[in-house]
Amino acid sequence: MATFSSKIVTIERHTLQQQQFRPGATGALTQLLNDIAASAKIISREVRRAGLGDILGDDGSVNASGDDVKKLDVYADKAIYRMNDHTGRVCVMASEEQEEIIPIPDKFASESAKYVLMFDPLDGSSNIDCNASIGTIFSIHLRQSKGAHGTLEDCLQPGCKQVAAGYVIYGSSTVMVYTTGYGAHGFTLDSTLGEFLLSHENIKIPDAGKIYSINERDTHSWTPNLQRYVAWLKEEDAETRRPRTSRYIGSMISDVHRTLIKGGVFMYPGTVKRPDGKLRLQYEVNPLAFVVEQAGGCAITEDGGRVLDLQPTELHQRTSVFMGSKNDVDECAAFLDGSHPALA
Ligand code: P6P
Repeated sequence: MATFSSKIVTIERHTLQQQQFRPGATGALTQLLNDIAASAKIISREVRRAGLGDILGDDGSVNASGDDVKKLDVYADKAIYRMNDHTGRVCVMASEEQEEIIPIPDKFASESAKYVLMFDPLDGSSNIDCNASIGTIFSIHLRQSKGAHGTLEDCLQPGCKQVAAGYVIYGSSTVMVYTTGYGAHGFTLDSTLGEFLLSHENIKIPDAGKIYSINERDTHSWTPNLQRYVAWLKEEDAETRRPRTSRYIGSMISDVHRTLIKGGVFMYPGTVKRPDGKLRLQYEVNPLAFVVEQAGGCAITEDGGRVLDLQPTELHQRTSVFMGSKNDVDECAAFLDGSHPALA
């Protein structure tokens, strides 16, 4: 007789269990992750009723990235700030929506606050009004500074120093994926309970996929090797899994989540207009690269370097990125550096 073995694990219990892998842990990171999960529930509720609450559309302002700010962007940004500004766990925050680092109010600031929280409160917000999936991305570092307030330098650490990272995708269901360096784990929100329940334990990205994801609008401004790679993907050759399928939602969170689950490669290269690409290193690419690597995948920049090894110099700096299944990223890297046999 089949044994029914799907255990019910809440994200609160899971983060507590993961704490045992961190000797000397005080529980602050566990509580910070649960604070982020709580923020996600608040944001998810608003996203789910966006069409009804007259919350659609622009609020008329422009953010640090130069993007039109949607009302939901502002709502999500404030929800994460208000959840974390008073807990004594976070010494400084940074957000795509705010030009400068976000200090903790003096009355809550403390030198015992251990963590730095950076986030894109609502990635893909240009898709809000057409009901495409959007998401929240977060990155957590240990502070390096002393004193009550965290500093800009605390927010300019390389991705390999992240102690935790993850994202929440507000799609057909709300799913939160996080890692603390011990695998990548996904939780689906049961909104009737208000609980994130374990649904994707220890995610492993397929070693090779059939999907490539890139905005082909920019084909003319890619490097010749990248143009050749994408053209090669479209050729017929069963032995090398070609032609591959093209999928591009235009919401990084959705394109990367699909890549994580189904395999393949997500690419946002440099272009003539933006030589470093469009995506932000500190609170978009680094956290997703951490998750993808923890799931057994890879994340590189156009020069072939590991994303997580980049040393940031500016808070909102951009980077090119090629991330996904190891075989696909290795294949892409061979085209980018000109060594692939198909270029001979
Ligand atoms: P493009 C959404 O605006 C976003 O920041 C990412 O979520 C997404 O991957 C990218 O921009 C899409 O950019 O140039 O293809 O429209």
